Amino acid sequence: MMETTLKSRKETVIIGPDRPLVIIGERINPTGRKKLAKALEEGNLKLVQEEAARQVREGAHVLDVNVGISGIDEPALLKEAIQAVREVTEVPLCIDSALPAALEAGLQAYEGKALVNSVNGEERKLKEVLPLVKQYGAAVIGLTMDDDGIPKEATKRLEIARKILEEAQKSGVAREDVIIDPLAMAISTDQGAALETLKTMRLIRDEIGVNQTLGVSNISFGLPERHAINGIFLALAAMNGLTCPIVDPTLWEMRRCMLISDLLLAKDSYCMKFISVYREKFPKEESK
Ligand code: THG
Repeated sequence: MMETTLKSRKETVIIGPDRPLVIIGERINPTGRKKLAKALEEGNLKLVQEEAARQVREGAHVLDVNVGISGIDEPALLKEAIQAVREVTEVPLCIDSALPAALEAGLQAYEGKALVNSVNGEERKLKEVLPLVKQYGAAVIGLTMDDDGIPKEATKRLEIARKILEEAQKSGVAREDVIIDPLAMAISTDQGAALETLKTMRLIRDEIGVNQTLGVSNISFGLPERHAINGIFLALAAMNGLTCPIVDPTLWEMRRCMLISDLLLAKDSYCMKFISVYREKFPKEESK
């Protein structure tokens, strides 16, 4: 059985198929968040710290940190953001950037075993990022896409996952330190997209056995009832090999879908976690 261990200075998080879902909080990301983008442009990290604290309070086990906006010194800003987050929480971090130089600056600033987000099947990406993952003793997310884009078919995504694993091993990165992202795509533009991602997850689980993540909310772009769609998709994915979703834990609808998925998949003994989070969230209901 493959387990991925992430660490901060003080905390250890273990991701694995027989463990409760590990929640990677997605809110420290300027994509679609004008207020956060503006604060980052001004070098103001107060909002980043607020988002960090709030997500951990609402159940995040790991925080994704992405400060990618155009016209800024991303390596410098990512480093500052990581330091700012560490002042308010001790959870391990997922360092998220498209720029290898920013990933390196982030890794330099981080104390512990981080998760790097991400590599993919492109030769250049693999060559630039895997040596950093090895050098800093991190783990890494591998997206199932390459120079030709994101293949539609599950079998082709599996092939890319295999290639990423192979290249990781060549660079000295252990198999259990690679987490595959089979990529959730919008069902509004392709009716079969969710089904193909679920099929990819089963193949990767059964043939490779590594941990898997997903940016769950991609699935519902352009549709109403997004949170409901995301929550149900998350439950289906949890049944098919998802172990560490990237989500917004501050949305109760998402949080409860993760708790209930754990409950139904026998990852919450005596329903203790579900009941205690419920009690905390709805103290008045409980006393009735
Ligand atoms: N896979 C991996 N990493 C990823 C993704 C993935 N990182 C980025 C992204 N996808 C996951 N993170 C986000 C961050 C923000 C949003 C969605 C996914 C988002 N923002 C709202 C919007 O765009 O409207 C803002 C809403 C608000 O203000 O609350 O949706 O797939 N490996």
